[in-house]
Amino acid sequence: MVTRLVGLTGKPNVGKSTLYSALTMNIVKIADYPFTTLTPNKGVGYLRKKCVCKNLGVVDNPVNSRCVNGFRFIPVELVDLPGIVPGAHEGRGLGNQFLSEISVADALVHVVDSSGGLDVEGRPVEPDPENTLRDIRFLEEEYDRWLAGIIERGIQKAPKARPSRESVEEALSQVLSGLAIARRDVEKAVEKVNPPDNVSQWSSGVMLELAKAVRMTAKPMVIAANKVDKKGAEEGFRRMRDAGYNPIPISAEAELVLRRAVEAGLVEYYPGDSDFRIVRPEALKEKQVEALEMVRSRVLKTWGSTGVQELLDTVYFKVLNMITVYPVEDPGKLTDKKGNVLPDVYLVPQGMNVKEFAGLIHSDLMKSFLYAVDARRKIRLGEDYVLKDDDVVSIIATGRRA
Ligand SMILES: Nc1nc2c(ncn2[C@@H]2O[C@H](COP(=O)(O)OP(=O)(O)O)[C@@H](O)[C@H]2O)c(=O)[nH]1
Ligand SMILES: [Mg+2]
Repeated sequence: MVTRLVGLTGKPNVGKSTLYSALTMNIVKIADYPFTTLTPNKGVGYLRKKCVCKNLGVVDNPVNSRCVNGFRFIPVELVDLPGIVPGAHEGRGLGNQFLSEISVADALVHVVDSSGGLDVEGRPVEPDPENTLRDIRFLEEEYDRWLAGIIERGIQKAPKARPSRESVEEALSQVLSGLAIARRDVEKAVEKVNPPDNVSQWSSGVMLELAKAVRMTAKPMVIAANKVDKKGAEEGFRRMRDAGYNPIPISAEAELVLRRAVEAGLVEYYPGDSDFRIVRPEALKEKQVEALEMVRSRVLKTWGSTGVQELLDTVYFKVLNMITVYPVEDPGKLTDKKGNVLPDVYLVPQGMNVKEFAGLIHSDLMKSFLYAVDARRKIRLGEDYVLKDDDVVSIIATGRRA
C-alpha cells in the first residue's frame, strides 16, 4: 500500500483536536489496517469512495477496508500537529519543533475558525471574518520563513560543484532531505523561481521564493473552514473562497456529536451522509435530541453534510491525486485465494504502472511479473500499462497461478 500522511494544523482553539477525534473514531468498524507504528499523535481515518461492487454486480467481502451501502471506507494515516503561534520560525512556542513535525506530512489540513472569532494566538475575540485570511497567510508565511532559513543555513555548506542547473537541484535536494520533499518537487521549484546557477549569489529573497515554491508543491494545503455552525461563519467562508483558497466547510463538532451517537447505538449515520436516523428515540435525553436537531438544522440542512468526510476525501483524491485499484487473484471470480470477493482496495498515485503496482503487493511479484489481466475487460495488460481509477487487476507472475 502506498501511504500518505495527512497532518492537521492550525492555531490554538480552531478545533484541531475535535476534528482529529471525529476523524479517527472508527464507527465503520474496520478491523484490519496496515499501519503498525502509531505514535500518540498518529491515528487512522477513513476515506469514503463509491465501491466497484455494484457496477460489477457482485457482493463483496472486503478485508483491508469495509463496504457499506455501496461505499468503500478505506483506512489512512493522520497526524495531529501542535498549534502554531506567531514567531514559530524563530523558535517561539516550540515553533521549530512544530515546523519540523509539519514536515513529515505529505499534505496539510489547515483548520481555520470560519467565524473569525479568534485572534492570531487563538484567544476569543469579537468575530472578524478577515481573521480567516490572516490565519492562512500567517501559517504560510511562518512555514516559508522557516524553510528559507533551512535553505540559507544549508546551501552554503553544500559540497561545491561547478555552477549549473543540475548542481542547484542536487544541492537543494540535499538541504531539504529529511523533510519528506521529493526531488521532483525541488526540480519544479527551481524551474519556477529560476535562481542563479551559482548558489553563493542567492539573495534572501530568492531563498524565500524557493521555500514558497517548494511548499506549494511538496506540502499542498487544504483549508478546513471549521465551525460553520456558528454565527458569522458564512461570511468568513466566503472571504476565503473569494481569495481563491477552495475552503471546505466543516463542523467538526457536529461530526463528533454524530459519531458519538452512533457509538452509543442511538442513531444510524455514516460519515459523509447528508442526514441521520434516530434508532432508539426512547433512549435519548432531551438535551441529546436538542443537540442532534441542532446538527440537522444548522449543519446538515444548511451545508449538505458536516463536511468532515469530504475534507479527507478531497485531500486524497483531489489534492494528492490518489486513485483506487482492486487487486484480485482470480480475474473471473474477482476473489483472493480464500475466495473473498474484491478483498482489497489499494490507494496508488496517479501515473503508476501495473508492474510497479505488482511491487506494492509484494516485492517478489515485481521481479517475477509476466503480465496482468484487466478483470473487467478480460484482456492482458503489459507492464507499462498505466493504472486507471477503479481498475480491477490480476497479476500473473512466474510460479504464480492466475
Ligand atoms: N461551534 C463549534 N465549535 C467547535 C467546533 N469544533 C471545535 N469547536 C470548539 O472549539 C474549541 C476548541 O476546540 P479544540 O478541538 O480543542 O481546538 P484545538 O486547540 O485546535 O485543538 C472547543 O470548545 C470546541 O468544542 C465546531 O465545529 N463548531
Ligand atoms: Mg488541541
